[in-house]
Amino acid sequence: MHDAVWLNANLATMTPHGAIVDGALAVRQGRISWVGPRSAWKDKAHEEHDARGAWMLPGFVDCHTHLVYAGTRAHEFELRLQGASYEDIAKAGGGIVSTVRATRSASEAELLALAQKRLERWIAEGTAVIEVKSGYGLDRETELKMLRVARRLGGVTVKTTFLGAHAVPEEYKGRADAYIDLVRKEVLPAAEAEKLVDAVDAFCERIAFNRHQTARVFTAAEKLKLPVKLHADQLSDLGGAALAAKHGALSADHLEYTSDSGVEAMARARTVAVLLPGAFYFLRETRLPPIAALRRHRVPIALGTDHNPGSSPLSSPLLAMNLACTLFHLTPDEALAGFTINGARALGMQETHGSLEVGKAADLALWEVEAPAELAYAIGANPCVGRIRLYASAQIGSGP
Ligand code: DI6
Ligand code: FE
Repeated sequence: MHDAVWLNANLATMTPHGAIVDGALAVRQGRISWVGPRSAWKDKAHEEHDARGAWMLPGFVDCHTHLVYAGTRAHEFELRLQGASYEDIAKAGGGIVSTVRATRSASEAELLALAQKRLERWIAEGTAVIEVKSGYGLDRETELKMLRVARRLGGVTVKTTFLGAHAVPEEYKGRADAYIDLVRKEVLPAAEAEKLVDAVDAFCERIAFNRHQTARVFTAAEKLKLPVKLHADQLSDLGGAALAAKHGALSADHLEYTSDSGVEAMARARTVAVLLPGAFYFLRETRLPPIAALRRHRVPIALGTDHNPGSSPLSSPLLAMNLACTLFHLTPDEALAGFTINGARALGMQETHGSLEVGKAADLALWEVEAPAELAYAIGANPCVGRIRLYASAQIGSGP
């Protein structure tokens, strides 16, 4: 006996089997227990729901955000519109470190209220899982504060990524190596000791950390058996994608300047490509990520909002999908995979999330559209008409 079944739903399974028009999907103990055409459904369930012809998709997975921070950077937006570049602003003491100042002075309760309010936008758009990075603390106390806030967010499953190596804090100006020592020896181990870290990330870029410094962060993560990810080749080609692949990274993110050999290395290491069209758009970048090479080498392409106050103040997975299609020439199917199965892969969650398959999480969303491609096509519409979220509570209920 199943706990519940949804009938009269069209199922975008996000598996190679494709869509099931007029399908049925049943759940039991927080997991999908039956998927198929309605005509084949002969089982029984305690509850029967009529999906009224809506499309059912796995809940979205946004695998790259910086959701926890205080303050805004609207004034930097104005400066950029007058001609300043993102890198100019960072070098002049603005950029990431200005958000660090605001985040250090905010209390945990203030940060939580700000982030939870932002998160409601993702929830309204059918999101099941969101990754949240630290990186606006750049000291032990504030990095841990950010991660605790992320873990307290409600309404979605949260994965936390330690991004202590996001920028060199003001008090370490000119001493990036010494700051990396602090991250390796003190901040990351303290965060891990509190069990606040699901993965470790770094910003490998001219305005942040070089390959050597990034590799030192990765080896510290490896010692703690934590998976790694990387902000790679966003503004210049520092060989970040290849470095991430060398360390078996879950994902390499941004990738505008990644070379063909970087893509090959990612393919060999099964590192997921996370594309972030919000940052590309907002910084008015012109160099496109190597989409053709990613396709040729069959590197899974995930998408994220990269929500952050400086380079991507974007709070909409749906708009991110539209931007990925219009700016990066992804197909709507690729964009949907980017926020479902491949987003899950970028977080190492493909066993439980990202597709409609028996055994996977009953974390789902219902959409009032004629076809799933409409989700990537419409701008500023939100046709989400329901969210089903049964997995997390069932996990707690069932015990170890
Ligand atoms: N790349 C980004 O796009 C964000 N961080 C990063 O490493 C930008 C963060 C910010 O400008 O506040
Ligand atoms: Fe980012």
